[in-house]
Amino acid sequence: MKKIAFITGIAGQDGSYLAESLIKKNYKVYGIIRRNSVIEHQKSRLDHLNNKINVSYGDLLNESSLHNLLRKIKPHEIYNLAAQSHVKISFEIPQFTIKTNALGVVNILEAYRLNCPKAKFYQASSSEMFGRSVDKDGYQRETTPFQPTSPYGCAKVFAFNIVKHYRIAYKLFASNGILFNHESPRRGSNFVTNKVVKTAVKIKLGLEKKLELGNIHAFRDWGHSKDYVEAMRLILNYKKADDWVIATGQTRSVKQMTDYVFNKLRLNKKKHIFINKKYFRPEELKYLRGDSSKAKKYLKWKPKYKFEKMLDEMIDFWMDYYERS
Ligand code: F7E
Repeated sequence: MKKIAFITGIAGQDGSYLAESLIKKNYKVYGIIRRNSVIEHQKSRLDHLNNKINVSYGDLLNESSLHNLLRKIKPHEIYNLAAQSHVKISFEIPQFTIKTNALGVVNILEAYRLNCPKAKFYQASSSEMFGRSVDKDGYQRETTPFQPTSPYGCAKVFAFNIVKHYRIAYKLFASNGILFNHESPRRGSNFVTNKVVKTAVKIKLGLEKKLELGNIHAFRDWGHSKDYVEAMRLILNYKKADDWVIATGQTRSVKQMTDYVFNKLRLNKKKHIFINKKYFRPEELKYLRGDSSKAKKYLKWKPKYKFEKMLDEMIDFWMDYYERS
């Protein structure tokens, strides 16, 4: 019998790569998307999978849609990837972010517990939960305390804890993947890597003149989304539910990332890059570097992409896109 997977946030970067990966592994894939007035924008990452996945309208805040679907589908695996995922925007819409990213998780956990408790559940937890906290050796790992620095991070800490609580209280297979930043050509254009790459390519082609950035001295541990969705699958196929850090173990500043892209395209940074205060956050998470030794040891997970290869792929994608349009 085919395994059945249910993905919330299937139209996002991770959801679309995860759906592809599960189809290759012969899963039957279901997912929900939220209603949006411009359908093309909403489903563009899924177009190539059209006949291979089953997509319905749903929302983490619309409990009946979750109950009805889970009762009908009876999935073996549930991947909760849906969220208001932009940290800066979470300062502007804190209530919506907390409703979706915290209460929304309670809603899907309840739908899971009441309709298909034998399924395995994956929660998209985030390195943003660590906030100000770094271990003495300069890494964050499963044992590092959470000190979130944004409404997004606070909501994700709540979600992490409630998932763990459901695991213990109701003996559910509910796991957290604590994923560090992960990018790809499918990354939304208002996240810093894709913003830098896309704008730099446009400058190179004469379609744009300047790139405005916020805090370029923040450090992030950037991996590739394709590698990270493999970790999600391994997490649910491990013998027991647990919490896992998924990261590359390398850290770079936004400036170093921008330098790489501009050097690769032979662009003059001084001429094109400007700092604009509007992109600064009320509180900034300054430094992330993850230790994923546990995932490497027990899940045998290892990222395939190097930082430079990931950025090269993004540059090639946008070059190709603008040269064709
Ligand atoms: O910012 C700085 C910004 O928005 C990265 C989400 O997937 O990863 C992501 O959250 C850094 C920050 O990602 C701009 O201040 C400078 O220090 O690409 P980002 P994020 O906030 O780290 C975590 C793990 C998640 O879970 C989230 O869902 O770049 N930065 N200038 C800028 N950031 C943006 N967006 N735009 C700028 O112009």
